[in-house]
Amino acid sequence: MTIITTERAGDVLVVISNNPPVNALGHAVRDGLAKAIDAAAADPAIKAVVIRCEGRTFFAGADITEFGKPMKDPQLPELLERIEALDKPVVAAIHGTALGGGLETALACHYRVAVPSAKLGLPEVKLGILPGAGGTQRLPRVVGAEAALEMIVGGAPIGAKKAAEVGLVDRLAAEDNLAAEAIAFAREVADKRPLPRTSERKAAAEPGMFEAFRAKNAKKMKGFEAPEACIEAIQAAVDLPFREGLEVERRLIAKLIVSDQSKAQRHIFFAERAAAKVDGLPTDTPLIPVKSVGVIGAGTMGGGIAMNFLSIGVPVTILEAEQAALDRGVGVIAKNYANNVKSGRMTEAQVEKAMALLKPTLSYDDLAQADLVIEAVFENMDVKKEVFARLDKAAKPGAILATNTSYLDVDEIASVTARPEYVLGMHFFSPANVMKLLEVVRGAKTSDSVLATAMALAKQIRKIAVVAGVCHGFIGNRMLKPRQDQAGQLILEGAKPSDVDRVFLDFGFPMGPFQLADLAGLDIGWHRDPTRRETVREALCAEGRLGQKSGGGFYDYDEKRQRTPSPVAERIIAEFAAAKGIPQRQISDEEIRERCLYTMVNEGAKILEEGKAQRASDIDVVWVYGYGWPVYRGGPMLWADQIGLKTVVDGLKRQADRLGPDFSLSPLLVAKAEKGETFN
Ligand code: T1G
Repeated sequence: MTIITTERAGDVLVVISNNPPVNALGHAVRDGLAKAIDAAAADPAIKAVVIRCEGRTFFAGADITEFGKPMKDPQLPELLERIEALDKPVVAAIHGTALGGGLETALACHYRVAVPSAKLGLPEVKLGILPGAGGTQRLPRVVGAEAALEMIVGGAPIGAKKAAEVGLVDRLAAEDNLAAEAIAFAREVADKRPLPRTSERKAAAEPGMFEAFRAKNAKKMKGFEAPEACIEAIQAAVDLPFREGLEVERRLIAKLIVSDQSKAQRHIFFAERAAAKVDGLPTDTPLIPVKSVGVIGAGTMGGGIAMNFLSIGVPVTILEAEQAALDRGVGVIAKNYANNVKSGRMTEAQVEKAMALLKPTLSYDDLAQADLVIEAVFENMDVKKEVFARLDKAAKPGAILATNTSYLDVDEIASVTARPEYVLGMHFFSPANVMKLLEVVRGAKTSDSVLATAMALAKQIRKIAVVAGVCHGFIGNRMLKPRQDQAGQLILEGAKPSDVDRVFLDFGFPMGPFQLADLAGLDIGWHRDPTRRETVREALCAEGRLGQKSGGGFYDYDEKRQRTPSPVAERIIAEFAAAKGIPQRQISDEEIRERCLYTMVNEGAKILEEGKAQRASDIDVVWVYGYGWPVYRGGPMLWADQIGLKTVVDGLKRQADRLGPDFSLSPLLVAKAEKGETFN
């Protein structure tokens, strides 16, 4: 199939790219564009050029699959200079998402025409790089350095209407008439001179703007390499002539593109998409239509789960056992929606529409028409089995019955129903209306259609779904356990909670395990008997130290919930350790990292050995999107690949006598380490 074709529209040459799925600017596209531009230059009958794309979108960027391989000429920066240098107007006709190299191509054109639904952005920072085809130099010259900083360092696209307001788009075209209107526009400007070349403009900037931007975004940029490089490149666009600025850009991207961070972030980009694919599931597996959903349990999880469906226009019947709990749950949903309006994420009208689709009830009978019912009740097997036994009788034949359990055996839950093939796990992460990750737990008898339907639904509610097998804690929580066990053991041996948390914060996690425990509350699952002190948490709870909510837990908190290490908590922990006869010692950060993070990798290897995850990259997706693993370290399995599996095995062997009697090395991890292999 010819990827780049040309058509004549009178004295306008129309250059068309047809490179599904997203018209990525791979070599064939670049080569075809270069030939078309040369043809336009050589033909005196051509007065103007339009570049447009077939399919879902204008160029969505360089072809990321080419990264890491020798780039064939013409390379994008050179091609774009040839487009800009043409002595005839070149008009970019934009629809879909003009991203990365796509927007850079549009910026090298003399004019840009777009449909209102189009989006324009430079998201390279999300791949750990920066716009490397002149974007850091041209965009500031069009929209000013301040707007360019937001777009390039933030990486979020803007809509075509906003782009027209800031001068990035010259003309908005009708949604269904882009090609014709772009050609008409090209004719309008065919004889207009001088040609507007973005590289010849000046990038406007306010004094002190870069420092202010760094200060405002310090927290978000912490640990990442690419954002700072983006700022440096945009500063060059303000301070230097275009050509010198291009050199700065080239130097910066050359360094970033070979960095571990960029490899990690590109890994997650593809891993997220791979996770949506279920090995062995025929692509034509019939989906079960889901026109209405039931949710059992109107607590934090149930309410958040309901919001996901209400927000995409799917009616939800939410069931509770008592009116007070039901009213409270509906109130929390309304409050969360009100917050969305306050933050501008939703409009009043959207919220009204969503709430109108919510039907609170106390009766299972009202679930009889739901195509999918998701249970989100107390995390106890007996309670869940009772709910599923009732639900199986109340739900219509063919309805999917999903449990939101975080740990429990989905097959055991399915066993109390007459329809195990319609039962699976849909493990949402709190807050369920915000967190992107969804673990889809496939039961032994879950049918292909039910699994495929859950995966398709995940995409509709904008979740990143990962298929997990039935085991205690599935993928994420199963790996969380060794980490929490080691963290809990380390503070009994002499490490302070703040020492352990610091290692996690330095690694790039948003929080350490003890900060997290204080935030969630130490009294979750506490038996409330202060005389029973079998764990450190029980000892802290017994002294009224329930975490942030009580002003103290592992840390002390001021009225602004700012934490400080707590001598009281440290005394309670020391007394607890002394009572158990555990000797105290100095513990290094390296030991904390090895015991907490290497044991997670080891558990991930066991999950793969047992077939409870489809692929190592799925485990990485779970941890990046569900638990705050820093995306620039690519997830636990990629991180292990990058530091070397032998390093992980040697570290675990070094710590062996401290990892407890239940610890065992994963044979898969050991075998791969010995062969010098990687997980990804
Ligand atoms: N290169 C190669 N493949 C890509 C791709 C790209 N840029 N973008 C998407 N794909 C594949 C993707 O892997 C999937 O493949 C399919 O297309 C559909 O994607 C020089 C250096 C455009 C918003 O960062 O954000 O330009 O799984 O499932 O949800 O300065 O794809 O079907 O086999 O995501 O509708 C900058 C990345 C590159 C944009 C569409 N550009 N892409 O979302 O579909 S670096 C980006 C996206 C660059 C220059 C620099 C999204 C999308 P498969 P999808 P979608």
